[in-house]
Amino acid sequence: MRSARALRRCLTTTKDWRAVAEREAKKAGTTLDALTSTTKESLEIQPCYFGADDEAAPGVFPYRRGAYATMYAAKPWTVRQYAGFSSAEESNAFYRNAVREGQQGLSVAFDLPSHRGYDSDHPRAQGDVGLAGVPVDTVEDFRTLFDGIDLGKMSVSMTMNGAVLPTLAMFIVAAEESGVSPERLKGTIQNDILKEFMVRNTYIYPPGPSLRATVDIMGFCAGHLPKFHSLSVSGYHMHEAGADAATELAFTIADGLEYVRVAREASLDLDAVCSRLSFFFAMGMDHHVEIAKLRAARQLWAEELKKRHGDVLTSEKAFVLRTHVQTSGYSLTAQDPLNNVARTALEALAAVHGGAQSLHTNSYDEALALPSDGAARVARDTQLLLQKESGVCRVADPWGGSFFMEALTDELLVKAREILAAVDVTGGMLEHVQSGEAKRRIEACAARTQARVDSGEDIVVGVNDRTSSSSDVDVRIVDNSKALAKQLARLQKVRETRDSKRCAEALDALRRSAALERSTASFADEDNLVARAIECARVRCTLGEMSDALRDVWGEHHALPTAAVGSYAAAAPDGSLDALREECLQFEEREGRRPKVLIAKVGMDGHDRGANVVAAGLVDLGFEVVSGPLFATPEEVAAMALEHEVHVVGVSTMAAGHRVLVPRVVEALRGAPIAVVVGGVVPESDRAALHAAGVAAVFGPGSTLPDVARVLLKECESEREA
Ligand code: SCD
Repeated sequence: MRSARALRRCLTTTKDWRAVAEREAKKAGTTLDALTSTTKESLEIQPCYFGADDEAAPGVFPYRRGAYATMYAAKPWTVRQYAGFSSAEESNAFYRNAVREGQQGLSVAFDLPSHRGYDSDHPRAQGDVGLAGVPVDTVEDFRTLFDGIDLGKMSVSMTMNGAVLPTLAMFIVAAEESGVSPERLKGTIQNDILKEFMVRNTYIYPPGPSLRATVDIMGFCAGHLPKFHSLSVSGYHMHEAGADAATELAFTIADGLEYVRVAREASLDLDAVCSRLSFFFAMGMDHHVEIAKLRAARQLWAEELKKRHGDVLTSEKAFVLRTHVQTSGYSLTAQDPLNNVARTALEALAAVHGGAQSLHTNSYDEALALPSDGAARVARDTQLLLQKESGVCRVADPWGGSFFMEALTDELLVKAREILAAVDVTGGMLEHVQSGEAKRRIEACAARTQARVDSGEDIVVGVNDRTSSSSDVDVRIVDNSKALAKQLARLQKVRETRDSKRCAEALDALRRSAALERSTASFADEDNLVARAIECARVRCTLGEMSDALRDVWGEHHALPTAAVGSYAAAAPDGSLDALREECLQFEEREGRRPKVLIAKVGMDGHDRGANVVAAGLVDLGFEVVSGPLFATPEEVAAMALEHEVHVVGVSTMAAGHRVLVPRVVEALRGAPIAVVVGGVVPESDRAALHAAGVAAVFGPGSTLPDVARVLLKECESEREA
C-alpha cells in the first residue's frame, strides 16, 4: 500500500488534471480543496488517486478514467428514469411525482405507434396505444406532458428515432409556447437510427433518408439548441439483443464515427456537433467487464476521433464520451422477481464505477410488465442510496490502477479495435448495417448465450439453478380504454380547430425539402427538415401526418427476417440436442414433412431477440421455420400461417399488445388446423384470458429452447391429428 503522503505527492504532479479539476470545481460552484472528504474514522478521501508514474487522469485525454476530472465529487450523475405510459396526463403526473421524490432529469418513453409514425387513431395502432409509452399525436400532447415542468431548467431526454423529426419539432414548439426558447432547452434526443436497423427496429424510412434526417437534426441543434444533445449513440439495445461487451462497445463507437463522418460530409461545425454528441450503454451482470467497458469506450472514442478528425476538431469537449447508462432489462427474471433488486443495484454500481453521467435503474417487476409505482420507487431509490449513503461519489475512477481492471480495459480495447477494423474494411457502419452483417453477429451472440443458459453453463439464479420459484408480485396493468378515448377526442379536436389550408401548405413544404438532393443539414438552411417540421407542428399537423408526408417521398423500410442458424447448436453441449432431433426426424418420417412453425411478431413491438433466437434454435433442432415480418396485423399473420401451411404459429410479444392482438390471431385462424402459442413477457394475470381465447401454450421468460420445442412438437402432432 502506498502511504497517503506518497499519494498526495503523485496527485500534485498531475498538473493537467489539477487545472481541469479546479476549473470544473468552480463551474460546479465549489473549490477543489472542498472536494476532499473525511470518513467517520477521520480518513481523508481525495477526489482522485494516481499511481506513482501514472499520468492517466479523469477529465484529461483520452478520458479512460472519466469524462470529468472531479466526477461525482463535484456533481453526481443525473438520476434519470425512463418512463411514460397510458396518456400525457398520467405520464405528467408520474414525472412530477418522481421529481418531487428526488429524480433529477426526465426521460420520455413514447408508445410504439408514435415511434413508428402513426397517430393514435390509425388502424395499425390499435392494440398498442399508450402501452409501452406515452402516445403523442400533436403539440397539445407535449404541452400536457410537460405541464408544470420548467423546460428551461429540467433536462429532458426523448427516446425517439423513427418519428424523430415530428417529435423534436413538437417538443420545441411546446417549449416555445410555454415561454422557453430553443437555446435554453437542455436534454437529449436519441436520434440513433443505425442501431434501429440492427436491433431495435423502430425505423420507418430506408437507411439513406433516415440518415439525412439525423444529420439535419445534428445541424439544427448545433445552431439553435446549443445545450441540447442531438444524438445518443446507443449500444444499450445491442446488449439487450444479445451482443457481448466487445461487440456492443465496438459497434457503438463505429456508429458514432459514422455519424461524425456524415456530419463532416455535410460541412457541419464538427466541434459543435461532437461537443453535444452523447452515448448510451447497458450494464449487465458481468460486473468487472461492464466497468471496463465504459472506461474502454471513453478511450476508444477519444482516440478514434482524434485519428479521424483531429485535423478539424479543436474543442477539448468534443473528444469526451459522456454517457447515459441503463441497467440491463434482459438480466431481469420473471422468476423470484425481488432478486432483480439486487441485480439492478449491482449493475448500477458498475455504471457508477465506470463513470456514467446519467443513469436509469430498472424496476424489479419489468420482466413481467411495466413498472408498478412501488417497484419504480425502489429503482429510483437504489440510485439515491448509492449517491447519498454509500460514499461512491467521493472519488473518481476508484478502480484506476487496479492490475486487474487496467488489464481488462486494455483487453477489451484490443478486441473492440479488431471489430472496428473489420467494420472499416467493409466500408463503415452504414455498409455493415445494410449488409445485415452487424445484425447477424449480434444474433449469433444471442443464440450462443441462450444455449449456455439452457445447458446450465451460465447460471441465472432462480431460473436454471433450482426447480421451484415464484413470480408472486403485483404488476401494473395499463387499462388504456378511458385514456384512449380522451386521446382520440383531443386529436379529433385539434383536427377540427386548426387551419387545414396552412397545414396542407406546411406538409407540402416538408415534402419538397425532403425531396431535395442537396444537403440541407445547415441550421441556416430554410429547407432543414427540423425547421420544416417545426412549421408543421406550429400549425398543428399531427405526428402521423408529418410522418406520412415523409413516407410519400422516402418510402418505408421493410427488413427481411434473419436467423443465426447453427449458433445455438454450436454452443449447446455435445449430444444434448440429439433426442429432440430424433423426435423431429421421426415426425418427418411419419408425416412426409418436418414440423413447421411460423414465428411471428404482431403489432408495433419490434423486440425480436426472443423471436430470432427461437427461430434459429428450432431450425438447429430440425423444425421448418417461417419467420414473419415485423409489425404485422393479426390478420396478416393468420394469412401467412395459412399460406405456408404451418402446424403452429408462435407469437412473440414484449410490449403488452398481446391482450388485444393475440386473440385476433386465434380468431382469424378459427377452423384451421393451426395451433397458436405465445412467448415473451406475459403477466401471470393475463394467461387465463389467453388460454380462454384459444391459445395452446404460453412461454414466459426463462423458458428453455428444448422445453419450447417439446411443446411445439406435441402441438404439431395434435394439429396433424385434428
Ligand atoms: C457534470 N458537470 C460538471 C461535472 N459533472 N461540472 C463540473 N464538475 C463536474 N464534475 C456539468 C456538465 O458539464 C454539464 O454542463 C452539466 O453538469 C450536466 O452534466 P452532464 O454530464 O452533461 O449530465 P446530463 O445533463 O444528465 O447529460 C448526460 C448525457 C445526456 C450527456 C449522457 O445525453 C443524457 O442525459 N442522456 C440521457 C439519455 C436517455 O435518457 N436515454 C434513455 C434511453 P454543460 O451542459 O454546461 O456541459 C432509454 C431507452 O432507449 C430504453 C430502451 C428502449 O426503449 O428500447
